[in-house]
Amino acid sequence: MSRQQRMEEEGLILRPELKYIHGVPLIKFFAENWERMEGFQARPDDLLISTYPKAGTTWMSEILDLIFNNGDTERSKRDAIYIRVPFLESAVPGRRKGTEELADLPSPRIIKTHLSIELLPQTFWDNNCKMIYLARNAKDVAVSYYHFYLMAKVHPEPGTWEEFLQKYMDGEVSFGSWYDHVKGWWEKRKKYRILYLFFEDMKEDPKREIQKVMKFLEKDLGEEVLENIVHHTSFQAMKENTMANYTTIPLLLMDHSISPFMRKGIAGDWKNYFTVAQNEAFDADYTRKMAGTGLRFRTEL
Ligand code: PPS
Repeated sequence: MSRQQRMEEEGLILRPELKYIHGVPLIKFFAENWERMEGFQARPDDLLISTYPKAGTTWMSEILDLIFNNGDTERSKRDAIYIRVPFLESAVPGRRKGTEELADLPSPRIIKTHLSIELLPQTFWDNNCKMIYLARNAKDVAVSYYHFYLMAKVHPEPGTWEEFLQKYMDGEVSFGSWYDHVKGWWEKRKKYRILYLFFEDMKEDPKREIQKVMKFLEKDLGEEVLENIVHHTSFQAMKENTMANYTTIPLLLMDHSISPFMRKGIAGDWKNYFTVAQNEAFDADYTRKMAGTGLRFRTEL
């Protein structure tokens, strides 16, 4: 039986509606796995990479795996990124759950999550784990997320761009409101060991941002290794790297012919999608939702 047939038999229904957990909409299969998620045990030396979807998670994951392995690029090709850095809440019929992948990993583990602070299992706070939060401006995330909805059929149908943008502004997309997500983690960083970074800063000067990460992790690997990590994690290098570009995921789950996972990797692509009217409405709504926070994003470089 092919993998595709098996997944269909095991109940993989494409385009399922989102399901709510504590008021946050999630991919249906992830929500149905919630009990197991709540029982998850973090370890004190776990490193969490947390993001709202499409903020550059994979980029940071590759960087972190390299840092953990002293910049050894051959070792970073040992497995696909979603095995090296398991996705905590992932649960798709026919595939191993994030929690199962994590149980097999020796410490120290790097763990990916898209959960908002309210949904993150308490065990991470109890263990005072180090966390890196990577944020990306709301407009580019909307565009990237729309294309991801189109190609990854575990999401509901996105509808038209106009319809998707409205759902995104309303927080009616998987993992909920971008606004609440970035603000929640921004507040939380005041009390916990959270390094809060921005996609746009990484685009502007990846070396500088990777240095911040190394300092946070108390890892000094030297100039040559640092340069090598910058090179290995450039958009082009990662797009060509089958261990980083998600092309090893079955077509049924991610169809790169609709839109590649490694799509453009730039800041400011939103200008090719937002109409003038959409941009005005978005900005007005953004000002309301982000009022009172010191959090500032750049929407172009
Ligand atoms: S996911 O599915 O939420 O984990 O996706 P995530 O990895 O967070 O985000 C995918 C977007 O990040 C871009 N990307 C990169 N940009 C610059 N440099 C590198 N190395 C890189 N790797 C991934 C990827 O292209 C997606 O953005 P868009 O705008 O769609 O191109």
